[in-house]
Amino acid sequence: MSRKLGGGKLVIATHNAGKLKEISALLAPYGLDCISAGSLGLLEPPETGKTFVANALIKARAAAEASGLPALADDSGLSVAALGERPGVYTANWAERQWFEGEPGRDWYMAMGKVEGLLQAKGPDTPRDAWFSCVLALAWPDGEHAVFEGRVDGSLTWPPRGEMGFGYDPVFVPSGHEQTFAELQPEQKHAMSHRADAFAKLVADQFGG
Ligand code: ITT
Repeated sequence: MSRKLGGGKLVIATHNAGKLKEISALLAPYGLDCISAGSLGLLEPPETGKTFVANALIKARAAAEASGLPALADDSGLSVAALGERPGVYTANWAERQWFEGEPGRDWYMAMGKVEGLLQAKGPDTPRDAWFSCVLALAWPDGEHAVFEGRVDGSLTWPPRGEMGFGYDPVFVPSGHEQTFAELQPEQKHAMSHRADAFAKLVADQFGG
């Protein structure tokens, strides 16, 4: 039997506004008092792991220890089959301007363009299959933890389309659909995304769904 959250306070250990919005919407039916890491002034720990699981646990444990409350973290990313599954765990890094040149900060158009440039350099017949992965990690202040993994398959399109969502959503078309994640309504994305897949496993474990 895994440990249960109950209905108390839960720290959402992300500094990504897009993720915070999606996780809050997914958690809304479960009567938890969600507090963001930003509102508690929690620092972002260095993501030194080489896997989504390792990084999700780093973030959840750091937030649980600092706050004395259970914490939920999300580590996620885009893997492109023809690029040897890159950027994968380094998805956020590929958007960091200082990895290239210029001012610190994230530039998603640049990151999507880098992926597209690498794909086009491989030739016009290169498969465009890709998937998003998400690991949700729950950690309690005493060190107990649980992880839940999710995935959604699709393909990459160019140029980017749509205004909703965040990150790489404008270039990702989920399998069986024609619209990108940034063109689909949030409820449609929530019904099929990598985050929703991991979340369904968390709900089954924690709330007996
Ligand atoms: P936190 O660590 O504070 O949660 P982060 O943005 O640094 O925020 P990650 O290290 O997990 O998070 O980076 C994953 C990146 O993958 C993220 O910044 C997104 O741009 C991208 N990503 C993850 N889920 C996505 C989604 O549903 N749609 C589009 N892009 C997504």
